[in-house]
This record gives sequence, C-alpha cells and structure tokens, in this order.
Amino acid sequence: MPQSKYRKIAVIGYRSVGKSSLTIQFVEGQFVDSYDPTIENTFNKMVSVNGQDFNLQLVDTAGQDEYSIFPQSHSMDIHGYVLVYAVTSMKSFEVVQVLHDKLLDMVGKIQVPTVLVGNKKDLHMERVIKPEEGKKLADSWGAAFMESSAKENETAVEVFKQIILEMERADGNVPSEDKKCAVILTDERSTRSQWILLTLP
Ligand SMILES: Nc1nc2c(ncn2[C@@H]2O[C@H](COP(=O)(O)OP(=O)(O)O)[C@@H](O)[C@H]2O)c(=O)[nH]1
Ligand SMILES: [Mg+2]
Repeated sequence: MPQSKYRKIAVIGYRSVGKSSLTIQFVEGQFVDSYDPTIENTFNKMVSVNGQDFNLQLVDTAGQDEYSIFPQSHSMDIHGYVLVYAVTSMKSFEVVQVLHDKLLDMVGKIQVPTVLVGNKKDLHMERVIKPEEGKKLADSWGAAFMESSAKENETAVEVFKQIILEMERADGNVPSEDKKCAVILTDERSTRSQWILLTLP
C-alpha cells in the first residue's frame, strides 16, 4: 500500500463565485447557502484517487478582486490551484484571468497545476459565459477545465479529483495510457519510416 500523499490546494477567485460552497460540498457533502465571505478557512480531507490516498489540505481563500495583492502565503507550499469563476458573472471571468497572471508572476513558473472551474452552472437563465469560452481560456493556460454546481456533490468531487490529476501529472505520474514513447524504425532499403508506440512500464 503506497503512503498517503500530502497536498495543499488553494481555491481562488472573485467574491461570491462559490469557492466556499464548492469546498464545503466536497468536504462535508452538503450545500451551505450562506457562508461568511470574509473568512479564510482551511479544511482537511482524505481521498483516494486511482488507488493512491491523498491527505488534502484545502485553503478556501476569502476572495480576491483584480486589485488584490496576493498574500505570499498563497504561493508558499501550495501544490495546486482551483481557479473559480461563476458562469453567471462576466466580472468574475475577467478577474480570474488577472488572478492567473498574478499567480504565475508570484510563483515564478510558466505552469502550475491548475483547474479552471466555471461554477453555478445550475443557473441556466443567468448564464453569461459559455462553456467554450472557459475551455478556451483553460487551454491557453495549459490547465484543465470543467463546469460545476456547488449544489451537486458529484461536480464538487470532480473539481478536486481534477486538480489531484493535474498535480500528479506535474509530478510525472501520468496515467499509464499516456506513458507512450514513439520510436521510428527506418528500413535502409526503403524510404518509408514506420512509427511504433511503446508503452513504458
Ligand atoms: N445556484 C447556485 N448558487 C451558488 C453556487 N455556488 C455558490 N452559490 C451561492 O452563491 C453565494 C456565494 O457563495 P460562496 O460559496 O459564499 O462564494 P465565495 O465568496 O466564492 O466563497 C451563496 O449564496 C451561495 O449559496 C452554485 O453552484 N449554484
Ligand atoms: Mg467564501
């Protein structure tokens, strides 16, 4: 049995996008309707993904806007970031882009394990950001993307599963179907090359 891995994850985004609701839905399995937006809270949860146990520490941040200065504590010893906007708020979608830029500046890396999350997908009538727009932004970052509703436990769980997979990928622990290595075989008598794919152990 492999040892459990400790991973610290920060949940970041504009105010009122559902950072606390998503985190609490994942940790406690319930939707809380009102939660003090000024509180920064840390939650612990053990989960198992692909047979590996993870001891997660989740930092539910108090919410930022485009002018906030990132507390240094958000870059120290954080393994992965969940960046949240609400599909019902253009402002939150703009702010998440500024936050991502600030994050990269602060962390000093081109890429950090990140999942971009479009929350409140249950509010169909109020939607202003299409899924394709979120996907396009995440692709430009090299990040994973998904939409969620903090009212649905399944999607909240999926958010944190996604960030675990992103962190594992960054650690070089890619799923086995991705561990392929292309080898070109060239026959001297022929001008044609042949590609074969080897799966690494
Ligand atoms: N309909 C709906 N409401 C949500 C969702 N997520 C959060 N909310 C509501 O949006 C408000 C702000 O949520 P909260 O989690 O406090 O946002 P935070 O400031 O980002 O932590 C609260 O009234 C929540 O009940 C969601 O997925 N769907
Ligand atoms: Mg909150």
